[in-house]
Amino acid sequence: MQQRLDRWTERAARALAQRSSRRGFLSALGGALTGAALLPLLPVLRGSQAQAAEPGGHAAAADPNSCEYWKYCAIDGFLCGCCGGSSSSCPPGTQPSPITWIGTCHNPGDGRDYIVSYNDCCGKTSCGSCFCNRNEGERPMYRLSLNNDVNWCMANDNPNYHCSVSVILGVAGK
Ligand code: ABN
Repeated sequence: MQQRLDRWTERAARALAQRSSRRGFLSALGGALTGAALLPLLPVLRGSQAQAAEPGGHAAAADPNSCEYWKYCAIDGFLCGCCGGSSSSCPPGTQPSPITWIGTCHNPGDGRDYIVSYNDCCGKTSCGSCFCNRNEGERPMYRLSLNNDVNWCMANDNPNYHCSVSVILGVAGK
């Protein structure tokens, strides 16, 4: 039995050796090693990035004190939530500007687009916290109504700019 097994193994090894060369083996090994080394360079979305790109999967897009918050897509100013107010209400002692810059932002939470009014809160000097400058849809300064880099407190009794809020006016396209 032992001898038969030896003969069978020897024959199989010889047959394999006849069919393959050392050069072929080395080239296959080289190919496999090169492929393994290049694998990380393939354009694969990494786990953490995949989460960031996923609608609603990015925590900052749901945090009203983060500049990434979805409602701030066209804001330019200090976030009132960091200044004693909230994302949509002015801090005590300030008044909302009656004239505003309007933007349209996509809410990844429900997949809808919303019309958002960016009111400045006026009557106190600059808050200085959580500056956020996102300019989706902004146009050059020569069209004032299409540019968000404007102190909308200009028509208030006290034109000092303090911070900006974002107020949802409605669903876009309805
Ligand atoms: N709309 C915010 C703002 C205020 C003052 C100056 C520039 C921008």
